[in-house]
Amino acid sequence: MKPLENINSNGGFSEFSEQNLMSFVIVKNHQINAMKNTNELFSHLWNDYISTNPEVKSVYNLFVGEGEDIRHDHIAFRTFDHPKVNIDVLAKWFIDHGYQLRGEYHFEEKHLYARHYEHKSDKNAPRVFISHLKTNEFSDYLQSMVKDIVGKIPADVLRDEKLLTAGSTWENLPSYNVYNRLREESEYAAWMYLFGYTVNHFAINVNHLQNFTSLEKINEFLKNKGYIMNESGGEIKGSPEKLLEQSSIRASLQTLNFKEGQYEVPVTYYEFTRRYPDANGKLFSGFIAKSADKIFESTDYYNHA
Ligand code: OOG
Ligand code: NI
Repeated sequence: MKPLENINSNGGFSEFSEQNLMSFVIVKNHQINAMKNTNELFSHLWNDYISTNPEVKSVYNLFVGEGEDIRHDHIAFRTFDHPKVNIDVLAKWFIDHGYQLRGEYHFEEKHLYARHYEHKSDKNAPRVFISHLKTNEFSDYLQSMVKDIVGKIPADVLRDEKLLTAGSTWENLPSYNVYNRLREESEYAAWMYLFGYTVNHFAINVNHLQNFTSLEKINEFLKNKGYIMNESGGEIKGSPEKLLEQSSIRASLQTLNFKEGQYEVPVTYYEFTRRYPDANGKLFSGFIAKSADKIFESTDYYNHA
C-alpha cells in the first residue's frame, strides 16, 4: 500500500467538520465512533486517490485557489461480480458504518450492474457508487483472467476495508498485451486489470460551490487550464429536467511500467455533479443510468496523438 500523505485541515472533508462531529456527540455515543471511522476512511480513500493520480489534486487545488470550499457528492468504485469481491463485499464497510442502499442501475451494453449508497443521517457524507462487471457475459479468456486476478488477492485484504485501497495486487508488472486484449471486450475490465481497488473518481458537489454555479462555467474553466472533457454523450450529461447534470474530465494519462516496456494509459478522473430539486422541492439524490453509462467512458483508452 502507498504511504499516506497527511491531509491538511482543508483536505476536502469539510463534510466531516468538527461541527458535524459535535452534533453527533450530542446525539449518541456510538455514532461518534462511526463518524470518526467514516472520516478516517474517506481521508484514506482521498489520499489513495491523489497519490494514484496527483493530477486530480491539482484540479481540487484549482477550485480551492478560486476560493471554493469543496464538498464531494459521491465517490465510485469498480469491481467484478465474483462472490469474493462483488458489490456487496465492497459495500459492506459502508453499510456497517451507517450507509444504506438507495438505488440500482443496469448497463446492458457494457455488461455492468451498479448500486448507490447514502449515509442514513449525515446528509453531507458523500454517496458511494459501486459497479461490477458481469463476467459470465464475456469470453472464456476474460473470465479466466478475472478468476486469476481474484485468486491473487491476499486473504487478509479480502477480509476488511483494506480492499478499498488495495490497488491491483495481482501483478508486479502488468502486461500491455493483456491490457489491450481485455480492452477488445471491455474498457472497464482493462482498467480494473491495471488499477483495481482504488476510488476511480471523486465527484465535486457543484451545488455547494459559490462561484462555479454551472457546469458550463466549470467545463470552460477546466478546458482553459488544458484539461480534456469526456465528450461522450455530450460534455454535460443529463439536464435540469432530469434533475441531474454531470461532467467529467478524461482520466489523465500516466506512463506506467509494463512487462513489455513503458506505455501511457488513462488513470483516474474527476467529476462534477449538479443536482436539482423535484416538484416537491426535494433535491434529486440518485443517478441516471443513461448518463452514468457515458461517465464510465472517462477512463477509456486514448493517447496524446
Ligand atoms: C462510474 C461511472 C458512473 C456517475 O456519477 O454516474 C458515475 C465509474 O466510472 O466507475 O460515477
Ligand atoms: Ni460519478
